[in-house]
Amino acid sequence: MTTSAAREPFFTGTIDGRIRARASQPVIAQHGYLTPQDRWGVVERGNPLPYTLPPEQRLAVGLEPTTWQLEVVADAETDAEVAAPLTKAAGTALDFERLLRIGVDHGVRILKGVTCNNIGEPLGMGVWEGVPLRVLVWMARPVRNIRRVFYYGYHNDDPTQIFQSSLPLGRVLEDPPGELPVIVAYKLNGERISGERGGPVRMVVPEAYGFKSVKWLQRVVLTNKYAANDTYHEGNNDLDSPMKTFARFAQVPATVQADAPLDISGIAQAGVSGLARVEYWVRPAVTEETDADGDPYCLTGDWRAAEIAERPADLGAFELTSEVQATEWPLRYTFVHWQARLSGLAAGEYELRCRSIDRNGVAQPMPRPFPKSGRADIQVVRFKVIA
Ligand SMILES: Nc1nc2c(c(=O)[nH]1)N[C@H]1C(S)=C(S)[C@@H](COP(=O)(O)O)O[C@H]1N2
Ligand SMILES: [Mo]
Repeated sequence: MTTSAAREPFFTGTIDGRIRARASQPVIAQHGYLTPQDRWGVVERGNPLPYTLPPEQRLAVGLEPTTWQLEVVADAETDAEVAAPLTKAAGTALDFERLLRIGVDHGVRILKGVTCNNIGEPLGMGVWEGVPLRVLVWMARPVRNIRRVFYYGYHNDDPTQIFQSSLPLGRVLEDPPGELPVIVAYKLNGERISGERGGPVRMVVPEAYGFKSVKWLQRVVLTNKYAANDTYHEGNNDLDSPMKTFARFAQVPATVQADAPLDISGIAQAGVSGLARVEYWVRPAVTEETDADGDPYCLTGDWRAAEIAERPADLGAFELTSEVQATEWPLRYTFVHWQARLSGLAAGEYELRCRSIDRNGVAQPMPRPFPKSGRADIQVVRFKVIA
């Protein structure tokens, strides 16, 4: 088998450049670099789903920009103290207009992909615009006894439907160098955030799996409780796991002629440890489980480097706020496209795997192979070479 770089780029290098993909493969790979809002994969709770309520009811419950409000209060169940709570009762809650005005001075634009820790296939990627959550926390004038920030989305005022998440206060108030702020977002890809995507206002936690990014955000509670209250504590989910680095296939033809080149492509998620390389490994198909050969992580495979797509030329139009996001490549907490061209395969059935290597030199699914902290298993697909 020999390999060479594909001549035709599979990804046009612009933010809406399209590629072809098999329907069963990552949906986001069928779109360009950014996922149109209505094409995202969805993970949502609610009966009815809040954004499907009739317009007058959406207005009544604050799910339209004209009536949306955000409360920032102290947790009355603890001794947490804030001097200037933002409440609906006192008429001090934040409204959409005011949020946009704060955004004029404090707004940031962050590129971030969303992945559910329980689903291997990423859901979508976009440029999120919003105000750092800490700006709103400071407006409420926190005084003492606050260790965590709890936050809630609208769920029909039904306690059994509530979706909630939380962060340590320190994570909200300070970003380590190169990290991105937690934001209260009001735009996605330059547009208002749709109801389905969590609008009018959604929390976006850059380094976290999807469950930290609460949709239909309406309430922030500053608490002295020290433990997470996330809805996702159910289901054995690891609440403290930052996004992992992994690769997935997008397009692999099911059959190919022996004398024709085989173009494969996919996407990779750059997690907390970044993305250094994407690799693939092709071998004649075997019938037994891979685990059976005592190498569950395929460390002994004949891995070859794939080609990672370059930064889309027109991404600059979004004026990403972070210096790191404006210059580095690939960007952490986002997805990139990759491709490779295989040729010289004899007729037969093959299995093909892909994996990422992070910037610590660690191969997927390590260093954290446990699925409840984010799926990162090595994907395998089969194809046939016919004479
Ligand atoms: N209010 C609310 N926010 C939510 C959820 C939800 O059910 N309700 N699901 C979460 C989960 S588990 C994920 S993975 C992401 C999915 O985001 P998306 O539907 O925009 O792709 O939203 C998160 N935010
Ligand atoms: Mo999720």
